[in-house]
Amino acid sequence: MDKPLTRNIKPDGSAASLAEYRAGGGYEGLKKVLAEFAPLEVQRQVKDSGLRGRGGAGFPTGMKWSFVPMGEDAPKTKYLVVNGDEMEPGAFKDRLLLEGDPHQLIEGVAIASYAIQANIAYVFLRGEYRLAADRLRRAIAEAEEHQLLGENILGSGFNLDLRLHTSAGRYICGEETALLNSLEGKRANPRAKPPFPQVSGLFGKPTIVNNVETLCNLPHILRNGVEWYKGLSRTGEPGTKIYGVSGRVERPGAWELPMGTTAREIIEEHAGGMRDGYRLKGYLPGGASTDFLLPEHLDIPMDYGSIAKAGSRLGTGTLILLDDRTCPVRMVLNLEQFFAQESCGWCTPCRDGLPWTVSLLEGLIAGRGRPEDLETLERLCGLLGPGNTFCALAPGAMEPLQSALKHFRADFERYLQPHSISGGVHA
Ligand code: L3W
Repeated sequence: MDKPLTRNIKPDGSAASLAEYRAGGGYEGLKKVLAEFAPLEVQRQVKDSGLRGRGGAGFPTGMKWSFVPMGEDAPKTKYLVVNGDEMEPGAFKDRLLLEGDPHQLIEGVAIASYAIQANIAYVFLRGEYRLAADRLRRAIAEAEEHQLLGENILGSGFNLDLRLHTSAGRYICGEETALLNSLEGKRANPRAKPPFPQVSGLFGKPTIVNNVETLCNLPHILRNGVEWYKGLSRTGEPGTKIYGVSGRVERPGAWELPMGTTAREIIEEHAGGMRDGYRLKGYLPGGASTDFLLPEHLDIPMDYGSIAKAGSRLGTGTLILLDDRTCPVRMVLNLEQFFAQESCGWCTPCRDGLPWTVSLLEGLIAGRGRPEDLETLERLCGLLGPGNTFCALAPGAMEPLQSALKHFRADFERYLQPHSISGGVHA
């Protein structure tokens, strides 16, 4: 099985050196791009490859790039920004790539920057990812020494200044426009879209924000071609995906697998199955801000289209499992507490609605719930849903709640019965 993105990731956790990265064909994609392809040709190939953003939304990467003004009249300053602010609960796939193979990301950044003709790029990195920051800093310096970054890269005349910025540490900084505000030194509030960053982003200039895993695909696509990339997948959606599992399984972790691998294979083969004494009750397929799926969905391919058809989203592709000994209401409360704390407070539905959601769930669990509270929670799912907020934080927060109310209704209703709080089922 071909695993291009993780082929250099070592079991001992050390980073691949520049020599190791180059020995496996590293920087060959960049060399080919700079020698053979015009920027628009790179954009065309990435569009043809069908690569979709791996940060959670799955927006087509080539299409995103195509909105950046190109040609003589285009602004001279443009930016490429790496979204490395991996703070989605349950997601830890980008850390693997950042720590294990920093040169792969640098090569991806250089290719993307060339494709949109940006001469300055930033890595916006989660503050807690200190090991990744150290390794990336070292790798950037190494790449500069070897003319893989900086002035006149590989003698091509293309220049790229790559800078590392570590986040001050809020979930909202991962939302692309809040990230740009933060990078500008402002409070990390999301901006209204449009204008999209591709047209007016960092300091008002055309800016592409791409996720770490997305960028790590580029060296391989450009080196090996679009048909090869499509052949990696098991479904009509191309490439591989780094899937992850957290929860009560034998071996929680992350694995690069063909796009479209089923959740059953991921959980049973790669994560070693459920631990003794636990049964799977449901799962969030792509991090905390996705809708619960059920064991009956286990054989659905984990790709964007199939998971959407099943009523959820592929998101980050990192599954969070709910087992039969964990109370879904308490699990959802835990997630809503996180989202309420991380709301930037910029828009009213999110600022006020998330703490209200938390207090209703806390009241329910404490035995103070009223039957109408479940309807209020359902109403909040609509009020905080898509279209009512500046960004996807609150709508994402409502996804596990709305699906839990649908799939695990009896668990919510049990808290409305007298003496329910001492019941042994609520782990
Ligand atoms: C031009 C249009 N560009 C969309 C671009 C947009 C952005 C990308 C995705 O949230 C999701 C969220 C979380 N013209 C465009 C356009 N674009 N329409 O496409 O945009 P969008 O609005 O679909 O999503 P988003 O606001 O970027 C991302 C979900 O991901 N998520 C969160 C993950 C968090 C992490 C993390 O911590 N690292 O991954 C998980 O599912 O809920 O739905 O670039 O500019 N008309």
